[in-house]
Amino acid sequence: MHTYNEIKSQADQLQRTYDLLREMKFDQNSVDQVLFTGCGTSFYLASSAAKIYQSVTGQLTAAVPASELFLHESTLIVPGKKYLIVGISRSGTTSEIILALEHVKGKSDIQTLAVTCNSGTPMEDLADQVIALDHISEKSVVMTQSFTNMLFALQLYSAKQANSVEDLEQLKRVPAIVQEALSDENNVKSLADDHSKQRFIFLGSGSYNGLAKEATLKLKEMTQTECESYSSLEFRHGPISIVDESTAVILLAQIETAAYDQELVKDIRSLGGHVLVVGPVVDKFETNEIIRLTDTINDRNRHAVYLPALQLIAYHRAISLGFDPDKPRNLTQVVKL
Ligand code: F1P
Repeated sequence: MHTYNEIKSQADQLQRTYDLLREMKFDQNSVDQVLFTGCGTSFYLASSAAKIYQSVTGQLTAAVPASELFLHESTLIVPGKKYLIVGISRSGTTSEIILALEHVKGKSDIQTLAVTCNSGTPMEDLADQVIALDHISEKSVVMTQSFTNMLFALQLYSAKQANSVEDLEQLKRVPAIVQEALSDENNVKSLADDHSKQRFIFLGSGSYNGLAKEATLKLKEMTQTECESYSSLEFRHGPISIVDESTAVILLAQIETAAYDQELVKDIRSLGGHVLVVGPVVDKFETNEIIRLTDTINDRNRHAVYLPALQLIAYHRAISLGFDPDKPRNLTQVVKL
């Protein structure tokens, strides 16, 4: 039940995250690049957060798995350039994030910010600044509300760095919209319970690609289904060859990409694939199913609103296949090397 409860209570937690971040004061970043990093779910979060940060602030960003920072520093850090490294970790104790922060500690051109759900950890000790969401204390192995809330915190951080009143106003509305999105979970059940679908593909572009990857990981962790994710239009370039009647494609649609998304849906359906579109629908999608999300906030502020549907697909599929979502196979809450 932990997983389910943590998914269902995430809107209240988003409000607490909003209240916390509203009060926090941050130094203005003046660096050449902001590098977002983490492991697993926290890396996928980093991928989305980096793109959102760049879009909101206009500053150059990248996202890398934490291990890359200490294994391949020369491929990421240019001597003489200034960096902010944003380390993301629910636990604050995952080996690779600690090794990465230890690796850059004391380098004069590198500042660090830790984003975590756990105060008083080695990660916090290593970082120059910390965003600690102590109100999130997930019992579940799989990350659900911790993902949504750390991403939301980084969106608020981005808007504050850019002094963007418009983004802050839109983000203020997100907890209530997520609450509404959580009220209907039947909309994912027909696909989750459909055992004729054996292959799942998640598609999302731009800052939504990290969400597509996270949705893939959720389904994999909870059901051990072999599933994949792609930047939406990349799917045509080879991977589309696997589409058949047993394939379900979940497309994270955006307002700005709607025209391209609609053509892609047609192509997948013409090959027999089943398509669920999740997103705001500005025009008609010729799709099998739609989970309609609000179009009253713009693409770069709507991310949290997709998470309930994506997490609940994995949860309900696990239940329908007889798995316990609280006990994913081969996984522990924290990975230590
Ligand atoms: C990250 C992580 C999770 C994964 C698993 C093990 O942990 O890799 O993404 O689902 O539960 O831990 P953290 O660094 O965010 O605590």
